[in-house]
Amino acid sequence: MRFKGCIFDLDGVIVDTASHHFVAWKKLSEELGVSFDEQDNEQLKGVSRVDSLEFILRKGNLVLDSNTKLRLMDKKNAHYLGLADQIQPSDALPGIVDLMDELKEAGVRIGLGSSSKNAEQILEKLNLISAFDAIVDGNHLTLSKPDPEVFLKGALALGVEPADCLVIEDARAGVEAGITGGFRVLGVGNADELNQAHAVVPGFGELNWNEIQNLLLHK
Ligand code: B16
Ligand code: MG
Repeated sequence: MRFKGCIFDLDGVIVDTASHHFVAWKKLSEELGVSFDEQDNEQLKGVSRVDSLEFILRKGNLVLDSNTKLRLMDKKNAHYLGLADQIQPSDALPGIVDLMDELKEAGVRIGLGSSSKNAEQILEKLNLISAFDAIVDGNHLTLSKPDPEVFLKGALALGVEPADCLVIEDARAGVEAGITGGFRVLGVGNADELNQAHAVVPGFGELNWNEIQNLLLHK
């Protein structure tokens, strides 16, 4: 299998922002009187801001009007951006920058497929914007992962067919989105949590592009 394109998720694959999202959602939940733990946060990985808020409101049996929801999302986002402000190029997860360099060298088109509306800001802090041939993020989407829209738009922008493209994801919703879209999917993280993926690795520290392609050879 030789891939023509590779689409990276952002949060949890390129940089670990999940802890910042967790802290910000937990604070908001507590203000609303709703409990929020790591397990809840796990379910929100890859899920859009509005769907994340709806999850918390459902959990607390709360019904709010749309203006209040917008205000709460703005509040959570301001808190998140304050926490993420310290991100710098050295925060790219181990092996990611080397992997992107290898892909470029191999002529593989590189895309971003993120649910986050803050994706470009975060990539700028990492100094990685120019590494991407196409960026699709929460600002371009009508449907949240697990819908495949984000990756299908990414493949289209890269000019590659989903079947020739690898999706790299850390979230269950994102893995499902890639599979539904007809992509090969490499999960990063917990193999049980990401059991729908074609292969799962703990991280990229030790892996080069050839080894990754070999992992997916007969899957
Ligand atoms: P924002 P990804 C996702 O990014 C995060 O995993 C998820 O926790 C977050 O709620 C979502 O982006 C929306 O983020 O509030 O910044 O627009 O993993 O798809 O890169
Ligand atoms: Mg993610």
